[in-house]
Amino acid sequence: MAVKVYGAAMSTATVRVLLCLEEMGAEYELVPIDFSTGEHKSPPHVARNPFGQVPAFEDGDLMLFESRAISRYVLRKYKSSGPDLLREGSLEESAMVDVWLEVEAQQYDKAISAIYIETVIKPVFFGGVPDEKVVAESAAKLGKVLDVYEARLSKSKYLAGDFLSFADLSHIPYTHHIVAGPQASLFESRPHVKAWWESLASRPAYKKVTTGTPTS
Ligand code: GS8
Repeated sequence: MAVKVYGAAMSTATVRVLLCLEEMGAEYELVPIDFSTGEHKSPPHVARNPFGQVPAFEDGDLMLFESRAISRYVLRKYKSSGPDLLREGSLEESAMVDVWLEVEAQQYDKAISAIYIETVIKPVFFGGVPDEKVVAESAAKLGKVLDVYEARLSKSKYLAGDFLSFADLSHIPYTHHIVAGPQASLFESRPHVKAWWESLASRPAYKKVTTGTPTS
């Protein structure tokens, strides 16, 4: 039986899970959760994700939430059918994957998600206007994070080393939107970051999952 992802195309956390499923060539069903009717806060969905958020994931009797945890499960479950994105055969390499996944979750996500909310979610889904002060502050914060990435990527092709890993893929959902918007220069002005992004964006899984996702 195919695994199920309960989510939404505009949800970056849902996209993270879908990317992993596509990379591994897994069969899955995306069950749409309709935010406009508040379905994410309905009792059946809160039973899947107690925070009333997407994504939620079902594999038989196993229910999971939190996109990075779901993604790791997917990469382990289908490990024989796709690229080795967790590097669990090497203590050192898997530790580097963990380091850069933490950086993505704790540094990158915090800066870039605020830009996404202001420049994509507010205008596209709520007809609102971005708060330019929040955008400017978050862009400055993201620039500092990307300076660290530029230095790192001048030494290795990908974040955890000279191999693609889940740490790289986990950056795709937000970056996809921001490189298409007014903050694209944050990426274009840093040559190693730019080359890294181009390499991620050329992956078939990226193209498949992000086709049709609205950008700013
Ligand atoms: C974040 C989930 C989340 O914020 C994860 O799964 O990685 N740390 C969690 N989901 C948003 C949609 S953006 O992907 C959501 O469901 N928001 C609705 C709400 O909070 O009410």
